[in-house]
Formats: sequence, C-alpha cells, structure tokens
Amino acid sequence: MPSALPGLLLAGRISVETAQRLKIASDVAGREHTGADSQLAARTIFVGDVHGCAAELQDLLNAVGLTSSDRVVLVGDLVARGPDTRGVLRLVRELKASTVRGNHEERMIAAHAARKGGASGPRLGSSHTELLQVLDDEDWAQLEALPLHLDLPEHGIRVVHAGVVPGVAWEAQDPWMVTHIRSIAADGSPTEKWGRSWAEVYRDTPHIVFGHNAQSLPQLHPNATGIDTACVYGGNLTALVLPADTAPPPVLDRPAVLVCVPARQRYKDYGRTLPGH
Ligand SMILES: [Mn+2]
Repeated sequence: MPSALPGLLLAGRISVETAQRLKIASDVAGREHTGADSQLAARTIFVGDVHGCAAELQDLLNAVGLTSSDRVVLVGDLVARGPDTRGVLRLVRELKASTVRGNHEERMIAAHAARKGGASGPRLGSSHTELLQVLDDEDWAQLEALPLHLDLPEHGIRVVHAGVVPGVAWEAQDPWMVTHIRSIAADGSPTEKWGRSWAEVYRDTPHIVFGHNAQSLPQLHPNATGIDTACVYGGNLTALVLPADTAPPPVLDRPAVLVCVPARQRYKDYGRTLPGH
C-alpha cells in the first residue's frame, strides 16, 4: 500500500479503491506526508468541463497531487460526449467533490423528468440518448442535486457553469444564462453565441470561476477565470489550484496556479475552430 494511503483513510473522505486508482503518491507535488492530515495545507482544486473524460480527471488529480485535505470543485458538464460519464460521476461521489449544474446536466435532467412523466422531452443527440439508458438512480439523484452556483467566500469566488451577465445583481440573473452565456453582443445583450466574452466585461466581485466556453487556453480576466480547455475535443483538462483562504492571483501571476493535463485522445469534434487556435 502506498505510503500516502493511511492519512487518506484516516480522513475518511476517499475509498481505498479510489486512492489506488488515483495512485496518489506523496511525492507527486513534492508534498511531505507526515501522517497527520491537519499538517497538510488545504487547497481548493477547481476543475474544468470533464464531459465523461474519467481517465483525464484521474490524470489531473494525480498531477495536482490530490490529498484528503483538498476540496475539489467542478464547474459542471461532467456528463456526455466523452467515453465514461458514469466513471466521472462515481469518482466525483467518492471524492465528495462539489459541482455546479452545467447545461448538459440540465438537458439530461429535463429529458429524464419528461420520460418519467410519459412525455418525449427535449430532442437528444446520441450521447445523451445513450446516457438516458445507462444512468442509474444514484447517478440521477446526483445530477438532480446540483446547484446553479457555489460561493466560496474564503477565496472570494463564485463558481457557475457558464457565467453571469455583467452589471446585473446575482439575485436578478437569469438561470438559463448562468448555464449558457458566452458573450455580449454588439447591442449589449447577453448571448450563448461566440463573441466578446462576458468575462472580459465583468469587473465586479466576487471573482467568477467558470467553464462552458471551450478554448485552447484558460481564459484569464481580472475578475473571472475560465477553465474549460476543451478536454473532450482533444485539448486539455485544467485545474485552478488555490491555497486555503487565498483569492485568485492577478492575471499575470495566475498561470502559476493553473495545472493542466492533455486529453488522451480527441473524443469529439468541436465542429468549429477552437477559440485560441
Ligand atoms: Mn457547457
């Protein structure tokens, strides 16, 4: 048994099986495990859109040297398009990670509810149709419990899947926009279309950590960080790793707290040129 395991088991937050799968080793990030978890600095590890890429999620957690003191927070779109949605959901449960609701989770929940009620529900692509067949009750309960946002005041951060409309109070945000917005159109209206990112315009607090807008590089803005780096489209899976009680550093210093791992393959064609390429 690897030397890091006793501490992980003491904390009771991760199963032996998970720890072995993650191959967590005390030397991954140069951390010294003393056997006392209280001596490890807690970090928050924000993870971009996983889309069923379970192997890459494991790769990323290995790369950051996940310990039982760390908290994992995902920006949503855990499901669909990639090869192993159920593996992702299982791993997220085992990690006791927090996740916000993405547009793909919303779509699956709506389809599931419609089918249960005898309606046909929204039209689905092949990936979503297959998921409707294979997800079990535990998976559905997990998806249905996902919140629209998570606030982490200790980091000065709000996590949402897609973003917020700049200049609009949180209480007045349209939930559909929170899971779909990409840009601000020339006439100033928010839209899910590609264009000038809402995050370029946003200069408010809290700092927003978001996904949804897949690009080849993380999107670093003064008051927002986008970490969907297109893993399922053959890009990278990215984490923002913050020590306890710290806010995201300024844009020029922020790359130092980003960790990414490459996709093992391209699982899906993006269908257009990936922004940043
Ligand atoms: Mn999305």
